[in-house]
Amino acid sequence: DLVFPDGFNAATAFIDRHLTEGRGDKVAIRWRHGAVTYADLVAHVNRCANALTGSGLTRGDRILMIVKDCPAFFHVFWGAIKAGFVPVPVNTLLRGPDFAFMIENSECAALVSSVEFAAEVKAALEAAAHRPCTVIEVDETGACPLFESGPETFDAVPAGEDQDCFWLYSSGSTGRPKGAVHRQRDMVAASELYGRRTLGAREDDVFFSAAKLFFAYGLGNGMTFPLWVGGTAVLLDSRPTPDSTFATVETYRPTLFFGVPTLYAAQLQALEQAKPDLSSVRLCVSAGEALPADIFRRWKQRTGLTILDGIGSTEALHIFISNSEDDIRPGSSGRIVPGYEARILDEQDREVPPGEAGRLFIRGPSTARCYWRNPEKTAATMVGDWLNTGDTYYQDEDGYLFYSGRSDDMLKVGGIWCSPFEIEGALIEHPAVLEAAVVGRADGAGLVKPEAWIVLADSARPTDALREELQQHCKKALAPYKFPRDLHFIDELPKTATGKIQRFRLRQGQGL
Ligand code: 3SK
Repeated sequence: DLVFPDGFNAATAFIDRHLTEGRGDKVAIRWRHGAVTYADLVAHVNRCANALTGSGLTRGDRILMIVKDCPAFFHVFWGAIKAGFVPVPVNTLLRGPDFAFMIENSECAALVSSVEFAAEVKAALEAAAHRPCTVIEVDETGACPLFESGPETFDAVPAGEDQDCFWLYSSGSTGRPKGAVHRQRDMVAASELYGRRTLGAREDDVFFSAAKLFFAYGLGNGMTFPLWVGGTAVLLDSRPTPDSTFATVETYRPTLFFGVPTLYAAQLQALEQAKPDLSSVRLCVSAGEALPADIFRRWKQRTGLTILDGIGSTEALHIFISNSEDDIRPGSSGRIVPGYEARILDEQDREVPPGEAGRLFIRGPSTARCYWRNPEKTAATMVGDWLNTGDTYYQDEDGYLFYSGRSDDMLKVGGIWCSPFEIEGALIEHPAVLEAAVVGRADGAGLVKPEAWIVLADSARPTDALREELQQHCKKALAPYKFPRDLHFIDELPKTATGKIQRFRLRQGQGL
């Protein structure tokens, strides 16, 4: 039921609308360097659109953004879209060679970066075979020549709901990142179907996303959802730790908080000492990895707050399976978000019955059109209008969907599929365990057995007795064949910038 006018440009729906709706004086963004009203935001976006247009770019040109979470991210992203260019925000934690790959792969005409990343950006520009014609820096306070002067009005360039709008790079467990090409309608679809209708985001909400804007999850939580409902976004431009996130909540008093399971686990540990005032928050959200039921329960017990768990992807743009405030099944990702469809298929592409795990495909109005210049990966992932999520799921008789690991992380133990996530869930219920990751390891006979990598809670010591105790704990909590035959204690799990455990690195022994 989403309707788009001819020539639809997403900037009209997320930016321009606020002035005609009388929101000019309302604060759109708060961060440590001040507040930006909706009127300021529109003016900055328009200046940016004028400056980019004046710098000789051609319609459809890509603008690579290596920009921290600050108002300038909004100005450049929307200024580019409004002027008919394609912003490509990328993970700011990457290194020079990664940025060089993205400069070459996107053939970006412009590069905008925050000064904090100057050394890596310089190295990338020196190494890349392609050279963007415009290179612009945003300073520490978010100031940038693109929007410090110039006309404050700009008429959006007509586009169309199906036209390319922006890209996000998606990192698989192997291979180079792939540029997922999103259309003008995609942010509207995700913001309305998940943000407003499922999460229940409202105009009086103040949104704080610990997940950064360059990550599809953070882009929705921290920018498109607040703009869609006319709310206020709170930005944190430093690393989201328990201390920094609690301090941000106390200072800006958000009503919605968005985290990932790893952060909730670390916050729970910090709450044993700290007593932050979280009273402004009405609801918490988790995605990025399935939220173990134990974390859901402990968070509720400790803070009184509900965490809505969901699962999304860069390719789908945001969450497509979710719990909702009046319909929660701890340990489950929830139900399919209305407006999306799900199918769980076996190896012969037949739908599996309830209770049986298979590959999850979804269909919906926010999915990426293709991967940029990657027909092979596009064909494997965008199958007709269905998206192969790469996740293994099962659905119970009541329609709740349960994560069973990445399709390629599943283990077959004694001929039976076994979810690493289930074993991890059992391990972290033990008080000595802060985080756990499970992979398959072939034993002397070449048979795959579960192997666990464990980060201990501060209070625990890595002893053989503890190893034995954890194995006994798993044998009790799980079908006995699932207990981890090997257990390694480790200081930190290898993770992607967005907090996903890199099990492939543990399989390769790189966690050691
Ligand atoms: O990983 C997820 O669950 C997710 C959620 C929302 C948007 C993007 C992603 C990758």
